[in-house]
Amino acid sequence: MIKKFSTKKIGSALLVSGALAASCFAPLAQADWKGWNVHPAGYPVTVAMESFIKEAEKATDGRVSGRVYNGAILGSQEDAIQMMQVGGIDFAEFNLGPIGASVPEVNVVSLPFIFKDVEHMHRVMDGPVGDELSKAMEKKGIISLAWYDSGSRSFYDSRKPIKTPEDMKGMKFRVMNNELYVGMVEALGGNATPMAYSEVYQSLKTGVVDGAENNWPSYDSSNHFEVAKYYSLTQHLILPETLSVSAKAWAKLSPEDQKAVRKAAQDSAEFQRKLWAEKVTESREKLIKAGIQITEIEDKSAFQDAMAPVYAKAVKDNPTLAPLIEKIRNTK
Ligand code: GTR
Repeated sequence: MIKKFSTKKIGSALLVSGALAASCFAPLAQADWKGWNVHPAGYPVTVAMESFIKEAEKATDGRVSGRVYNGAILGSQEDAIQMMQVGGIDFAEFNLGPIGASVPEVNVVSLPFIFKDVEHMHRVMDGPVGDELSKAMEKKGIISLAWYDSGSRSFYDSRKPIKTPEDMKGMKFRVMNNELYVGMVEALGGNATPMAYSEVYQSLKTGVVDGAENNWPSYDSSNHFEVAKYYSLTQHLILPETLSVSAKAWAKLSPEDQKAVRKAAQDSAEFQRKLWAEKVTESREKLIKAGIQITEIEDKSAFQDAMAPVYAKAVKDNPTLAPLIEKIRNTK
C-alpha cells in the first residue's frame, strides 16, 4: 500500500526546511534594537532618534534595525541608564545630568553655570573634554555616539516669580536624579526632591512640589507650564545629551558597522541641533501666548556666587572633577 502523506505534514516539513534555509543565509549579526526615549512623538530628540535608527538600518544593509519607545514607557531615565549598563536596552537618548549619578566624571557638566553659553558647551563637548567623558561612560557600558542639544534650564513654579535666590526660600523644587542638584537648590535657599520626569506634572498640580526646572521645549511638551506659570530665566544649567548604544549591543557589530552606525548618530545630532533651535522659538512663542509669566534675570551673579559650596563639595567628593573644570574654563 502506498502511504499517503498528508498535505498538512508536507506543508509543515517545507516550512521547517524553509526556515532552516533562511536562517543559514541570514546575515550573522542581525540586531533588532530596543530604543529608550523619555520624550513624546514630534519632539526634536524623538524625530532625530527615529532618523538615526532608519539611517543606521540603511547604512548596515539591515544588520542593525530597531524601534524607539517614547514617553519613558520602558522605565524612568534613572532605570534606563542602569538597564543600558546591563544591555537591557540597546540604544537611548540620555541627559548627561542623571548619567552623572552612575559616571562621576560626567558630573562636571552638571556644575551650575559651568558653560558660558550653548556655543561654549558645543566647543567643550566636541573637543578633548567630550572625549574624556565618552571614555568614562564607555567604562560603565554606555557607548556615547553623538551629543544632542537641550538648551539651558531655568526654574519655574506655581507661586511667584524668582528674581533673586531669596525668592526660592520655602519653595520645594523637583530635580532630576542626581544629588548634585539637591545641593544646587539648597545652596539657593530652596528645598529639592529628586523625582522621575513623568511624575512632575501631577506633583506640581497637587502641590507636592512648587516648582521644577527645565528648558523651553520640555516645559512646553510636558505641559508643566499649565500648572507652573512663573518661568524665571536663571539659565543655571546647559546640559548636553547623548545618543548612546549599550556596550553589549555595540560589541556584536563588525568594525565597519560600528563606523556606519556612528556616522548615522552624528548625522542625526546635526539634524537634532537644527530641530532644537526651531523648537525653542516655537515653544517660547506658544507659551507666551498661553499666558506664562517670564522673569528675565539680567544679573545672575547672586545665583552664581551661591554655587561656591556646590563646586567645593563636588570636587571634594570626586577630585577628578578639578582638572576637568580647569579644562572647561580654559576652552575659549
Ligand atoms: C529634559 C531632558 C530629559 C529629562 C528631563 C527631566 O529636558 O531632555 O532627558 O532629563 O528634562 O527633567 O527629567
